[in-house]
Amino acid sequence: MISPALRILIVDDEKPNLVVLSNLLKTEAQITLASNGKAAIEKAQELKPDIILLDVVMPDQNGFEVIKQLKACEITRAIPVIFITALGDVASEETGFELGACDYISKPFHLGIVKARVKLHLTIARQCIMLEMLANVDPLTTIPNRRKFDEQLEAEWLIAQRNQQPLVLAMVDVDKFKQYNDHYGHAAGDKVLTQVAQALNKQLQRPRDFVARYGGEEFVIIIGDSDLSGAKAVLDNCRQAIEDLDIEHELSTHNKITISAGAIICTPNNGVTSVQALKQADTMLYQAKECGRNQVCW
Ligand code: GH3
Ligand code: MG
Ligand code: MG
Ligand code: MG
Repeated sequence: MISPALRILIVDDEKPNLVVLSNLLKTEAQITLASNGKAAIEKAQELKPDIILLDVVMPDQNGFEVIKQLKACEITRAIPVIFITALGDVASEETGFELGACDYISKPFHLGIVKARVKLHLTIARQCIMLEMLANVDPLTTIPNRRKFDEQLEAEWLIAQRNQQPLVLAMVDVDKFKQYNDHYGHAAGDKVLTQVAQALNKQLQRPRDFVARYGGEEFVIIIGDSDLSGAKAVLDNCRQAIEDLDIEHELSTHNKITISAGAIICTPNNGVTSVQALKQADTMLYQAKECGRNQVCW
């Protein structure tokens, strides 16, 4: 898999330093520049770079103040920061690490050493991205896996509880999929799962919509910011989108691949857990199957 170009934000109040560093590193990553602390924080939040190279001595806000703000903000907290500074004394270096820097380079810097150290941190950043993908993405369908779903559900549950807003959960299951595998082969079955996942994903594009592969031929959906009629429309569009894939399935009632879904809407309160809510959605899924499949039961 080709990983996208990583991005480095270089922050320095002296233009010649920005020029030298960006020329040095432009073959390694996409470069963005900032010449003061305020611009650095804004660009870090906007671009979420993979590494920040941060000067310490700057007018207005110095680098130590900048890193404090970066570490205090949810969006920028995890971005590795490398200080590159004229403050070469041990106490300053110690302060830099204490504030959360991952490396500390003193000026005047040696170009070869800066490049080698930045490359090392880019390698680590790439490995982190890969690790996160392996942990959270289902390799067959490329949508989030169950592990990511559990995490997302917990986060959405807390938001809904805090705002006393309803949350929609749906369990989705491909109809008569065992017969599909038996009749058309496991490889064809795998292809169907991928198509179903992508079609569901396409229907669930709003910021707080979420779909994951729950396991086997089951998917799970969270709709985080919707009312009942809106969510009903979204889930029926999902069901219709799978029917519209028009994948032949001779042994199914509708002669094509369809899905059934069980859905619930609930406002989290202290009496009900997300596990119970999911169980209820699963009960509704069972009803959808009982009632003839290719439908959403609420
Ligand atoms: P129902 O309509 O009641 O859901 O019937 P079903 O046949 O879909 O239900 P069942 O749970 O009996 O079968 C699920 C099948 O899904 C069985 C299993 O072989 C298949 N399956 C699970 N994971 C995968 C996979 O990764 N790839 C393929 N090709 N098949 C899978
Ligand atoms: Mg400076
Ligand atoms: Mg099943
Ligand atoms: Mg099934």
